[in-house]
Amino acid sequence: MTVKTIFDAVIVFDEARVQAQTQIELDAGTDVNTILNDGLISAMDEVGELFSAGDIFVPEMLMAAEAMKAGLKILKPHLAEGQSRSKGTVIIGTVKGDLHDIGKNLVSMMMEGAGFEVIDLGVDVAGETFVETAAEKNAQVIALSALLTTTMPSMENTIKAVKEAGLETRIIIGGAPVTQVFADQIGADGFSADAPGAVKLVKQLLT
Ligand code: B12
Repeated sequence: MTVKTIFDAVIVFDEARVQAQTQIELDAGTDVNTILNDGLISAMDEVGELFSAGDIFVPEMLMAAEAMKAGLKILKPHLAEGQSRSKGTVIIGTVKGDLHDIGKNLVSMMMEGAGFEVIDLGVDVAGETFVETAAEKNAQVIALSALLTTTMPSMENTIKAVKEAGLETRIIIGGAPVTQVFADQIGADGFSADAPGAVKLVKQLLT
């Protein structure tokens, strides 16, 4: 794996090295998705496993996240897909009670790159905030992210709030514990396991 140096740098929380190696791989012509998936994302999977095993704790997880973000910053301009402007408005956020934002940011970046106007509400976002913003901005899609099994019910509550408000905004969901089965159960319009899939999904929903 040529991107092993990036993987290793995330694992030891070396932000500067992640940044430098990401740039080196880009300059060498390594595929952006290889850097993203085999370097940055798989390192975070490893970090999750180390956390589950009790080998590292929250501060270390946070430092790894910061190191990953440093790499994402370098990749951002290269994740753009096509140049056509505003294909629709997407409101994105991590649901109430959940502070994880790396995956959500990645989805947001790729949506922007694909030409959607993205309004990012950040983390720990209440259902009412999604409803108010979607109504105000006349958004076509709301994208909800959750990384904790304990915050998945916030997705269902948000969907209920959107429907009760009578909005026709489509709702898509994602995040590591989320599945297509769960999406069907709570009445979401779509689910994707990754950021490129999220872009495809929104394109499908809007045609
Ligand atoms: C980094 C991290 C943190 C960081 C977050 C920093 C940040 N700014 O995001 C910090 C240290 C703050 C943290 C805190 C906690 N965490 Co944490 N964390 C992680 C870790 C290691 C990586 C997550 C990540 O960024 N992955 C990389 C991104 C790129 O992947 P992703 O988020 O899944 O996103 C992709 C897809 O899911 C999808 N996607 C994501 N969102 C969306 C949205 C839409 C609409 C679509 C279509 C697709 C989509 O596309 C993305 C890109 O392809 C995971 C382990 C893991 N491997 O998931 C644990 C993990 C999620 N955390 C966990 C836990 C327990 C916690 C804490 C409760 C720990 C504690 N005791 O305090 C707290 C909770 C804080 C809170 N209230 O949210 C558990 C959750 C277990 C569970 N069953 O719920 C995990 C699984 C670790 C573990 N193995 O136990 N965490």
